[in-house]
Amino acid sequence: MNATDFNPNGVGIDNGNYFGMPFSEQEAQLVLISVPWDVTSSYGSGSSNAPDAIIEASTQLDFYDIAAPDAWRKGIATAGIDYSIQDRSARYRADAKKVIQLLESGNTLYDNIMQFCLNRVNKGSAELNEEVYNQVKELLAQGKLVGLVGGDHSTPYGAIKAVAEHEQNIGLLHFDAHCDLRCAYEGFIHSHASIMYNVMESIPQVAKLVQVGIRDCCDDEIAYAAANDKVEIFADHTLAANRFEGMTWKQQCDMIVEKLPQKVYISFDIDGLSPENCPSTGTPVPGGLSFNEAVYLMKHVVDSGRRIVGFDMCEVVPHRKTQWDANVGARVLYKLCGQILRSNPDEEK
Ligand SMILES: [Mn+2]
Repeated sequence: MNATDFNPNGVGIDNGNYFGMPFSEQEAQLVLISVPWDVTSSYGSGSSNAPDAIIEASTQLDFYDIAAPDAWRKGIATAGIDYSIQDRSARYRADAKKVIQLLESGNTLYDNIMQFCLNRVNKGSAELNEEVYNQVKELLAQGKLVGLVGGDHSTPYGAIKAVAEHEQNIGLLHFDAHCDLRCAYEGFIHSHASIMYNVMESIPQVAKLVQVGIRDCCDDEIAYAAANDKVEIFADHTLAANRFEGMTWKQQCDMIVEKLPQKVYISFDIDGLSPENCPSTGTPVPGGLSFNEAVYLMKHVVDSGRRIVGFDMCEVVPHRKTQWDANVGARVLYKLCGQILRSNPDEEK
């Protein structure tokens, strides 16, 4: 089957693509890349299984999206998945586990075995970042939009770098329970908990980081954000308190969107949503945004005239028995696809 004889009202097709979409990379304006990598998770693991599980769950989804009708017709393709990433992830994860266990039993980072394991993890993570960077850079050069499906939240570093270099002066809209502003968490330079620190320190084209839903962070992260005028935190507690005191979600979204420049990259950690939407994620936290609040905010960005220049979705951990986590992941992913396609002019062919 190809894109021309595809029936969007038919049964979801299990063709290995997200949403069972019929488009080749050539035909599609948006290409989804998958990074099945989960090395540094400090608590629950399993997000390296997310791309496959989300692809499977996503064929259950119907294409009509009231928030972006017909956007999918511009084409959503699925880049072939490099499963060597998942193999390497499992190997480095064994090293990372040793480091975490040694740390938790009171050893310091200067222990020799720990240094050896740490170096391997850090080197492997740097290589992954380079691969993702090159893949995204190449797609952007072909005029494609790119969305990334992780993996843990360390995976989009290379994608953010490539998009930032390509677009210049972008803002990040970051949905998350966590700030991810830690410097080399547990000694891992490219930790899932350090992604935004790394982005802010080493990608100068990221002019703004706007974090939404934050409810689990440390003093250092708050101090870092306070000292850096590029970083804005909309803490979950404050958003809830404003709501209790009568502020509408639209008013809050106006405040959030106002902080963003014209070009917006969305980094979506699934745990930014309330935990009933992601019960198996690695570090779930009570509170959080509802699915509809998150979708409304994404759409509000586009309605404001801003353009979405790329996105990632991370930290979905598929449950062993139910499809729920992957199902919500597929639906968040589809909304991200809809809004990025809606906010960009048609591809020149
Ligand atoms: Mn998180």
